[in-house]
Amino acid sequence: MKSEIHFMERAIELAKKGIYTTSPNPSVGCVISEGNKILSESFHLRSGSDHAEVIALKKLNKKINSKMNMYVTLEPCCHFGKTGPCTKAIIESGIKNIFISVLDPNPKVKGKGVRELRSHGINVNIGLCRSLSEDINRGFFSRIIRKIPFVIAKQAISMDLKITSPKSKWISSKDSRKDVQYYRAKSCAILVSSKTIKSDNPSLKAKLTKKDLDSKILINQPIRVVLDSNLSLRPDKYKFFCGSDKKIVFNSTKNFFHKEKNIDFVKVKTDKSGLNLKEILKILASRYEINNLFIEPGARLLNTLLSKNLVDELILYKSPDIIGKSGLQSFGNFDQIPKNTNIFVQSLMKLSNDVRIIYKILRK
Ligand code: AOF
Ligand code: ZN
Repeated sequence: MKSEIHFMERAIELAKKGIYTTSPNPSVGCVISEGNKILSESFHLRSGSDHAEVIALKKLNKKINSKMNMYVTLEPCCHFGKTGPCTKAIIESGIKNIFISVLDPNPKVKGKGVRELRSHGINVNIGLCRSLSEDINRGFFSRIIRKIPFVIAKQAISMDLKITSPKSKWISSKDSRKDVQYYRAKSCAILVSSKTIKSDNPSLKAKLTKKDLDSKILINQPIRVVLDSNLSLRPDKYKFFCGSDKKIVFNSTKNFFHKEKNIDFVKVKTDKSGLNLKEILKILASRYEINNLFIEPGARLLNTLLSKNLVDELILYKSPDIIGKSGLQSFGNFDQIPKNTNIFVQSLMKLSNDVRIIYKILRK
């Protein structure tokens, strides 16, 4: 007999299929089983479209009986948002047993979904594979609970800790650069400093094809964000400002909406190290519903972020090259990093001749 964990793990696999498209909504998977068999399965694809549970019920082509179980990775919603409440659909379907991996922190749901199901005589089990389900939606949880996005910072760095080279535009290998595209695609926004825009003129798009994603689904392009304190960037000059996607320019001077280019200029306070980064994170979460923020910082911005303890994960792509004096140095000022910052190595991976190191940084 297949265990309950088996079905929840399948629901988690399904939820993962939504990670490039569901934001600002969480990614949710659902399975309906009877005995050893999966009768229906689904995942949430996009904000505004049916939730996972509703799709699984619509796809089920057998009459519901008391031996059937529903497995869902997030507590079913019980409110009217862009779609109707899943609890209503579940109750009306007649399903009697439901396994929920983790409660929805959304204040409109937050345990109310479970109470409603139980008040209609449904057996509810909570907590199966909880940490896996939390992990898929760590950005959504961060935005709702901490009111700031989950922050990943990445840097490509040489053996001698240089982030630029006089010989090449790139520090890291082609495979490492491809890997970065998946992080970009999973993020709701990508943030850089104006210095990066001036020196590299990046497009900051997620360059992935349908083949790369093994899917026909069009991914969401992340919002592009730049820190440009004194409004030094001319919008007609850089790729960053091209196209109709939303762009945000945080600055210390003005609030303004540039309609033709879809650019929000947002004024924030400054502190000793420049624009107030904590305030920027709060605005990105509250006004723009950014769950996952990907930062591609230079040396200075990374130092500031680390010294203010604003990074959840640091990803370094380390090449074995020795660049020497002419390259720009990263990690200039380690003594600014708070002494009680806890850093763990989460994973190591070889990509061509580079090593990708993911550090988990625990905030105080
Ligand atoms: C579920 N199943 O598959 C998802 C849920 O605007 P709406 O109607 O799409 O509602 C969005 C909220 O619903 C979202 O903030 C989160 O609390 C919950 N997401 N719930 O039962 C799902 N994606
Ligand atoms: Zn729902």
